[in-house]
Amino acid sequence: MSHCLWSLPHWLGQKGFLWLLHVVGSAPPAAKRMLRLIQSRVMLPGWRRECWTKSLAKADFRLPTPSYVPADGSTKYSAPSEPATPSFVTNIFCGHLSAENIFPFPSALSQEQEQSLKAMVGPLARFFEEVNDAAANEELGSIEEDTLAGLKKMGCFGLQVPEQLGGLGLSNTQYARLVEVLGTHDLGVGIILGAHQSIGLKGLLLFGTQSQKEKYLPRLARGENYAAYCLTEASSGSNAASLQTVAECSPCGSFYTLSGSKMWISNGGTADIFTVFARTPIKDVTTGEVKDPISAFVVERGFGGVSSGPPEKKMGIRCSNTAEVHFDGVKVPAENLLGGLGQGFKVAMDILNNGRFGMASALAGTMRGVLGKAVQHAANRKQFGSSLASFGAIQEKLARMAMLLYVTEAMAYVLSANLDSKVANYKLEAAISKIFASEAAWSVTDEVIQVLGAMGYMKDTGVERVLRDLRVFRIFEGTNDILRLYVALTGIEHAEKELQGLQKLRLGPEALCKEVGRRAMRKVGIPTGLTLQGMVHPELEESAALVTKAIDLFGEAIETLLLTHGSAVADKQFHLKRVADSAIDIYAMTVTLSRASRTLSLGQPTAQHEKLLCQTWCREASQRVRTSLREATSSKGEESFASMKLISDALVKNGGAVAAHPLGF
Ligand code: MYA
Repeated sequence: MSHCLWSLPHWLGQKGFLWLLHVVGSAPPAAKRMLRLIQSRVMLPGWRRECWTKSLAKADFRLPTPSYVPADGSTKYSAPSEPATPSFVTNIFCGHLSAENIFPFPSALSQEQEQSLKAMVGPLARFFEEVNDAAANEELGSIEEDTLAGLKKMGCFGLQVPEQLGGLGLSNTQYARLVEVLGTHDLGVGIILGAHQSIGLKGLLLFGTQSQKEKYLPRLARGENYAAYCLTEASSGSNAASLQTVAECSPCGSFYTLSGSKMWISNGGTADIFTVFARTPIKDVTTGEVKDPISAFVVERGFGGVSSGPPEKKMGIRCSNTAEVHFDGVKVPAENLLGGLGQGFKVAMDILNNGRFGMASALAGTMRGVLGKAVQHAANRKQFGSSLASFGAIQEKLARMAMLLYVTEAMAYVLSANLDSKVANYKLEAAISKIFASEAAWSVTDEVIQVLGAMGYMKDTGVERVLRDLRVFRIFEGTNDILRLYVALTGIEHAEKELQGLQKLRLGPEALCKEVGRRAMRKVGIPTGLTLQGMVHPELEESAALVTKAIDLFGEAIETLLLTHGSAVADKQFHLKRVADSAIDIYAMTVTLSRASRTLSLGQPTAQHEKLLCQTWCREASQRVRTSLREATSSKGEESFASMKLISDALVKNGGAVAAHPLGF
């Protein structure tokens, strides 16, 4: 029997065998149980079981399991092998585990950088406590003069601009820690500085030529000029590649004529330097065919033909300026092309990818700030003879807030350290951090208001402003819905390529057999041997097992979706949302395990508390993964999705709610 099983791939061809696994996986539980028996005593003799296990242990999809050395702060973990892509999130779509950028909890700060950062954090926090007035800024619709002067003096407009160009030359981790302070005190000011640096001048930092940098960065770093990032247009929001602004090259090739309008541009009314994305028609001299790829340009307001609309009236971040920007026949010198002709979409996406880490740390700062208010209130306010903090309903809220903060901080600093150590592929991790942080901060702040009760609803408490400020973070820099699709589709595309490689027999016979064996085990729910042992602290091994199990389930679900829907899966947004939710939860569990492992290994005073945060988070998150994946791959899920589609179609057809009013009129 066991011999027959090993020969199956050769009889059926690999594609057929994968299909067989898929069919078995979708079979009733009784059939699955029978397959599980293959590895059990009844059908698989002991020696064969041993062979199977040994062969799995040798297979290259397993991480080596370096022995865990409790910490003296030096070598706690050893480095695992090199995966095809370094991205943890991308790899889980194939059911692979590559956690070397997450374990041990990365820090890319040199001692010197740590010292200078410590010297900056305290004064910046004090400045925001003593000088800046967030409520006054909101009322004013801009930053108060003394705050602005102070920010410029501290170098806050050029945090990452190289020192030789007048900036502070900070690393991503240092930047993240400082914007955390902004996030704690004033998100509106954070947006002005963030739109200026995280995206406005980021194109110059990432893609600028030396002369572009020398021309623009010093004045931007001094805060003499604000920068803005101009991508969005009236008919081009989430679908960024559909933009219509045009930049036509002059016959002499020395300048481009830029025309078009951009919408909802942060700093749009106050900036003097713009990173603008526009179509650049190019005629192929041999075929005569005209193409219009997107290119990026650095545009000065002073070029003429640049105008801005009035400041938008917004729900939150009111001290920041948001406005339309119009370009009317602006003559842009050819040397202001940024990143090469036709490279604009890549430039736009890379800027966004690279800026997202700041959002996670800023919002962690916001959460830390408001959480303190809820805790103090819960501890001091008495009702029914006891403090609020003694009631389970409040305890659950506080615990959830603490977990969300803990995970967000872990994500933010894993990501910034990964950027600093030049990890090649971090875009899915960056998108997840943005999604997670913006939703966590919203949920925490909303619950803080709930704990504070009526007091939380009052303006003077200062939390309602934070909630209003936060709302846009789930919308801008890529809506969370679009980013979820982006995460799911990019990951699935990666898995599809691997599956195609398998089907085209790109693997050698031995590797193929192992791969098929792994899939067979995964299909019937036998752990495939993924392990975080040796990387997580021993006290967290149970939680780590939940992560590896979740990765097995996830890899299996992705393959099922691919085999069931083929390339049509790209249009299955009900499914893709659940795939993205699972990826987010798995990444969140993993960074949390890393953070808590480090604290435990260092024996820090908060270690047992962090262990609790981590274990509780992993328990709940792993359950959510199971639920999401079940919905994405089961017929019950399909029924729900079909019903939701019908409900939505009816609403759209009716132009609003369809159900009759309960009173009948
Ligand atoms: S700025 C405006 C934000 N707008 C958006 O984010 C637009 C969202 N849309 C998109 O991102 C794209 O259109 C999507 C792709 C993702 C939907 N990284 O065929 P495709 C490659 C690298 O999938 P589409 C704002 O709000 C892809 O691999 N590459 O494209 C400011 C492919 O390459 P290839 C990527 O279906 C607010 C090619 O592109 C990425 O058209 C102010 C085409 O791909 C990517 N991400 O759409 C905020 N995506 O051809 C202030 C795609 O080689 C900041 N590709 O296979 C504040 C900061 C906070 C700090 C402080 C606060 C206190």
